[in-house]
Amino acid sequence: MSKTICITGATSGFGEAMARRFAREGWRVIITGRRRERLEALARELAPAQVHAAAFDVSRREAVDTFVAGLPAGFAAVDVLVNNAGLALGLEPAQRCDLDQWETMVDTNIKGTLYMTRALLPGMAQRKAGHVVNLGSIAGTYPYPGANVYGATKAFMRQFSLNLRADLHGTGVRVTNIEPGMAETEFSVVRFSGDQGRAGSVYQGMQPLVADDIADLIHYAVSAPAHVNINRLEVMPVAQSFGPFPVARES
Ligand code: NDP
Ligand code: 8X3
Repeated sequence: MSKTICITGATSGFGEAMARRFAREGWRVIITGRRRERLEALARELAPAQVHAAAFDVSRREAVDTFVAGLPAGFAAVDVLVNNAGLALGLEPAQRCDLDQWETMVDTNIKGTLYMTRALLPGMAQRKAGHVVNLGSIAGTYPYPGANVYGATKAFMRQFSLNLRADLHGTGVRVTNIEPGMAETEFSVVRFSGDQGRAGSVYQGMQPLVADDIADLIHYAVSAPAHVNINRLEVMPVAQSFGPFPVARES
């Protein structure tokens, strides 16, 4: 019997690549996001795979509850939840940031993950099987200028994933935090409010990760034998690495 995966943020980037990957492997796939027309187009593309599409905002708690309550019978027992929907907004230093943007990142990246996880976890624990995959980031471990709240939301994902493991001890439910570096998706277009030129320059002259790389990693983590829990997977493009700590000198 094929398994069911629920992917948030499947209208672009990692989520869309995961939907294609898992549908190709014969999974029942639940695709979600706010852009309904994109979900419908993806569902058409994936046919005859078994796909359920639902358009809603993960940061709205009642919308998440309505979505979960309305899952059709064939899709209701979710084996894998991927908390992928998320975004970075802006790259300004904290003292100049837009507080609304900070709130949107917290609401989407953190609260969206909480609402989805809390809604689907009881079924997994009851069935004594399941897997929660969270999308963290290298920005959750390593600081960089302008990552302020975005990086902090991803640090939340890392610790939340580990703490979930502690709570789920003995249930057989697995938890994995995926922590990518630079990957070319719509991520930077969103971060820079639709400025394609600025977004493109982020990846200019280097080879970033692509969405299929992340879909492959998640497929690997989910397909590991049932007794294996991959806690964290940190991955970067070879072209991205680390620099020295900057020092502000007086002269
Ligand atoms: P994209 O912008 O391409 O995709 C983001 C997805 O999230 C879209 O499908 C979007 O759908 C969905 N989304 C955003 N806000 C909401 C919301 N409020 N409710 C429901 N869905 C929402 O970015 P990526 O694929 O790159 O990002 C996916 C995840 O990976 C994010 O959590 C991101 O932080 C993380 N990540 C990305 C990296 C990168 O370099 N690209 C690196 C490390 C982590 P819609 O707009 O239709 O709602
Ligand atoms: C996105 C990766 O390096 O742009 O989470 O912050 S990075």
